Amino acid sequence: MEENIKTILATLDDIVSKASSAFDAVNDLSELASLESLYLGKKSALSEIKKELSALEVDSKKIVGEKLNVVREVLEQKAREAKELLEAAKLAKQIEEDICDVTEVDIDGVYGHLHLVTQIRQELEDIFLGLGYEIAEGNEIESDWYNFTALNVDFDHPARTMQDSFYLDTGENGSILLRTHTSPVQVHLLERGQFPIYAICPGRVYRRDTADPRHLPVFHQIEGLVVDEGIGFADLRGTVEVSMQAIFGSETRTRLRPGYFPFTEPSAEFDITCVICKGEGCRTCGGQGWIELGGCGLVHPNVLSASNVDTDRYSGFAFGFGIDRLAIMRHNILDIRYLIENDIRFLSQF
Ligand code: FA5
Repeated sequence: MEENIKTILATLDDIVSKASSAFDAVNDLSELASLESLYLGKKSALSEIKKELSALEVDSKKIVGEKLNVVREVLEQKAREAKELLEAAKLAKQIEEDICDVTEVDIDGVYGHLHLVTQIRQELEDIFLGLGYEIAEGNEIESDWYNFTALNVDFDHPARTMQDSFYLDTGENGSILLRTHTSPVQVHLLERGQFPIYAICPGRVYRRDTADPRHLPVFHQIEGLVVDEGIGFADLRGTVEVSMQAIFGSETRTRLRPGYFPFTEPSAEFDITCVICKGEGCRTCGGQGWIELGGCGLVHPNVLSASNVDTDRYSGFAFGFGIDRLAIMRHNILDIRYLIENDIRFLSQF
């Protein structure tokens, strides 16, 4: 072998050894970039040797060319490994730095607390648990069947239109939506086929309502459903009275007015005496002495039949009202939107 070929091969071995140690010892990504340029870049010793290939004999060219390729592959592999290690170390450091100890006590002694709507939801749950009810879980995403059809809501009912409900783009046009009320849970409970049913379901609901002092597009309702033998309107009347007195105070009176809901028959709106004037008449209640809270009625036989309930044996009542509305009434809050603005000056009052 020519002497100068031996020298070139020795130089290449030397490059591998020096570069390997350098890649093994590299400390950060910018240093790695410099090393890549030094050992693999256009002005590197490897590139210089490649340029000299053309001046060599054919046999020598083959020997040096093959060696050059092997050296380049080894160095590129070294660079890749170094990069993976450095990136993993960088990520681990970042995770370490980002750790937030949520149990850390605020040094000023300022603690957060449950939102007013959550507090009232829990109060309601306690009241109904005390009356022997179970708390049912509902789904926020519902099918048209549970939200409307099984609840005896006609196909041309305005609530079914795109203007009133949020439909999901699932490919099945107009069949999957964000529930517009908590009443679909009635259907799930009936389908379960276990009687008697004494259940409430609190949860979020969605409507295409523009936010104003009394409306939110996302708000909370609580649904109540009782199905047992011999349930009548008097049971509904008593339950509304007892539960409203528990939440608003024993001096509170309730009244039912005729109303219409497709899923109850007869249906009623229920009012409580105004929390501000206690029934005397004031600005809050528009001089009426009463404020409207929700809807109720005896479960429509069509709703029971749609879930294969034996209507000769079982009857029931249902009610539903807005928790956010209840919150603003009980605390005389002028605008329901304060509940969602996250202003600590407002929230800390409750
Ligand atoms: C219903 O949603 C019926 N599902 C209630 C029901 C259940 C009736 C069981 C009979 C039997 P309605 O659309 O009226 O009914 O809403 C009930 C309550 O939700 C209202 O009285 C009000 O307190 C509250 N509510 C309605 N829309 C909004 C809104 N955009 N923002 C805040 N609260 C609202």
